[in-house]
Amino acid sequence: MGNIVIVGTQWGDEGKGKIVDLLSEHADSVVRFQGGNNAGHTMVVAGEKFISHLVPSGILQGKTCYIGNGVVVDPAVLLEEMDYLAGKGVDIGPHNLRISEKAHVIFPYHKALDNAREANDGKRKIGTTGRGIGPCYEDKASRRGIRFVELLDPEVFAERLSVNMKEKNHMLVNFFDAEGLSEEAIHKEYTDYARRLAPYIANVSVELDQTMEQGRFVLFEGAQGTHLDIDHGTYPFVTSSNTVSGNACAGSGVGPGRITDILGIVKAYTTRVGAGPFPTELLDETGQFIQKKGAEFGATTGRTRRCGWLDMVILNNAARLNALTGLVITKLDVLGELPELKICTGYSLDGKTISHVPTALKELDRCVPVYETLPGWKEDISKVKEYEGLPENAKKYLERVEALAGVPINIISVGPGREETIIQR
Ligand code: 2SA
Ligand code: GDP
Ligand code: MG
Repeated sequence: MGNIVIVGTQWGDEGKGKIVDLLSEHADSVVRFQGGNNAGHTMVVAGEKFISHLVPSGILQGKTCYIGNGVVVDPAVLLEEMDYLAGKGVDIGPHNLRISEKAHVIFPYHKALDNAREANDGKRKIGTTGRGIGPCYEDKASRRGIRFVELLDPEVFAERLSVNMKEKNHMLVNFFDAEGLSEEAIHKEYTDYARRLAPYIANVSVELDQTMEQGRFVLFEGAQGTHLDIDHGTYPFVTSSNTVSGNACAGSGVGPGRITDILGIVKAYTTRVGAGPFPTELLDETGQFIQKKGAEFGATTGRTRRCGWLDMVILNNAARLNALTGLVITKLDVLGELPELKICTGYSLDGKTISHVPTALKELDRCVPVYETLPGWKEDISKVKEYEGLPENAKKYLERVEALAGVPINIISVGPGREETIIQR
């Protein structure tokens, strides 16, 4: 199979969890390389639904799961998730869950600052998940962060926490008019997390290298999507990490030469949760139909996701930024019953048709999608197992997407279940 990076091509929630779970059958290890518990990855196996926020989606297939250095980890959420999975009968322990000693730890002050900022920003708010992701990455970049390696050293931990708490409480109390937090309580709580997580902490880069040296395969599980990337997304309406395939390497401690393939997960339409530009958004009955039929709610916060037509400007941007070698089209079943389908092939900006995503938000806001219309299909396709069994109009839709993207479609997903999948090649 090779070492495959799996990334979202749109604004997240393309169905990465389902596809990582499916492909991990053929891998030995699965690694998360960015984001944190802002992610919500859904897997449906034998009718049972699992949502993971931090544990890689290979855990249900019994694979070794790694949380890479590029991930920000809330230990309380991780421990809760481990208990939740164990409670569902999933085998999980230090033998198959390894956490990078270099991964940064999310503290209560990160969550408090995330939420205080959002409350303070009014109309400009990003619509974050409130999980403290941005403030934790800020500390990483400003070299105030506490990694697991520091958390495990009582002396270093106490000293770093003390310095950080002075600064954070000052901001919370004096700038945001919010409540300050107790250093003593946090110290106690996190000392306990350190004790419980110690057996899981590892040098992930070295362990992944050993796996690959033995000719065994690793899957790299992206979170969020390309257009939420801190550099290449619709800044400032983005998350605080690089979500593109290039970061699979930096965020797990693996060199680029190890990567064999890069799969882009594409929802057959587009969704976005949180604020920010979304040129093909449908604010009409069709948008509501897709939202309802696709059950488009945030897997972490439960927020209603905004819905719209498939946007090839966005998809082609993702194909280039990630060097996609294959596409996976998900949720094709949701488009059934619509009389006609639209694909955005370009944007009209001030009278000119463009095929790139403008960087200036003012320009992106002025972009009007240029659509191509295709006929829809009425059949329920969720039981279809082979490409040939799809309705002619579904095939036409897929063929058009493939032609416009210039990247082959490898897998088509027609339902949330692991088995509701058509493998193309
Ligand atoms: P943050 O919390 O700082 O990362 O938020 C910044 C922006 O990134 C968006 N974001 C997401 N978008 C889609 N899916 C995500 N995961 C959850 C899911 C989201 C949920 O699986 O549904 O439950 O609401 C995710 N995580 C972050 C976020 O909406 C902001 O626009
Ligand atoms: P991720 O963040 O990319 O892993 O995606 P999420 O799990 O947040 O959201 C995708 C949602 O779509 C989940 O509820 C999945 O169970 C569901 N899903 C995935 N693939 C399909 C599909 O092909 N058809 C349908 N109807 N649902 C799907
Ligand atoms: Mg999600």
